[in-house]
Amino acid sequence: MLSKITLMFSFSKPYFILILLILFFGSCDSDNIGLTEELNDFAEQYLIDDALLVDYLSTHFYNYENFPRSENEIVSIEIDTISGDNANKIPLIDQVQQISVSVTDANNTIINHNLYYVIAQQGSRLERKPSIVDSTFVAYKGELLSGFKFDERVNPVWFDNVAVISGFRHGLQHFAPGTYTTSQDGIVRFQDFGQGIIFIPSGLGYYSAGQASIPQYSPLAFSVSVYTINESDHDNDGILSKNEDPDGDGNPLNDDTDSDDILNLNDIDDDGDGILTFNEFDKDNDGITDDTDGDGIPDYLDSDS
Ligand SMILES: [Ca+2]
Ligand SMILES: [Ca+2]
Ligand SMILES: [Ca+2]
Ligand SMILES: [Ca+2]
Repeated sequence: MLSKITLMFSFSKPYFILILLILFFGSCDSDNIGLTEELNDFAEQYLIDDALLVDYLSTHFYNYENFPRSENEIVSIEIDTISGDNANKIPLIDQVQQISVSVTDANNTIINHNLYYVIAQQGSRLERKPSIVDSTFVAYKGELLSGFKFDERVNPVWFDNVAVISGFRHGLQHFAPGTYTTSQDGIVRFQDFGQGIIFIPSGLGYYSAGQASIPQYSPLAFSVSVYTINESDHDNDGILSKNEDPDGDGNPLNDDTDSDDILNLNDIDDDGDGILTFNEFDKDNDGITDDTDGDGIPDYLDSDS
């Protein structure tokens, strides 16, 4: 009986499955592509992809009538074309939200990409939405705009959002996780979790790299269920990765204070002064970041302090 099904998964601690990382890294398949191949121009490709996505969103709907879920019910998101018996369905274009995510090309030109997402059901823990550098415990289904399903994980897996394609991490940050209970035998039951779809232009996906079942320059649709999250501290320096963002632009993936090509979130000595960040950011343990010379730059980011 569907309504009696309870989501039960084991998730002792964050772990990362290599196969998934290979998929999500979008590693360049240079053997197939050839080293001399010219990449499509990012700005031109973006216009093509966005037109494809807008057309897709205008001509497709998802099973929004199955949401919100009944308690303990599992609902798989299904996307279909608006036609025939479904001619009166609400198109996705009327339900999606969009954000802009930038890509910097080889010439240091910034190309802003529209990323679309629809929340079928928001999770209950709004204060725990994952940042783009946290870890998330998600089930997902990935499809091409043709409807071809190239991957699906019904049982959730942990992802380090830093390691997945940009469109996936930027989409996930809008989905709140839910609550869970753990029984005596260690079985975890999830409720109230966020669920929806992320629509990704290829510039925020695999772009020219493609994958075995994903052609080059493919926009993607990922249905996701965000069960829970873990706030990451990649370098274990006591500062959460999401807070290793001294330029304050909301993106910790562009901050390298000492310019040693190790991002602050991975750098155990952010200012390169030989003193580990862990030993520098709050020496007197008062919970306030130290700024010894009072210049507004905390000690751990201030190589002359
Ligand atoms: Ca850190
Ligand atoms: Ca930043
Ligand atoms: Ca650095
Ligand atoms: Ca330091």
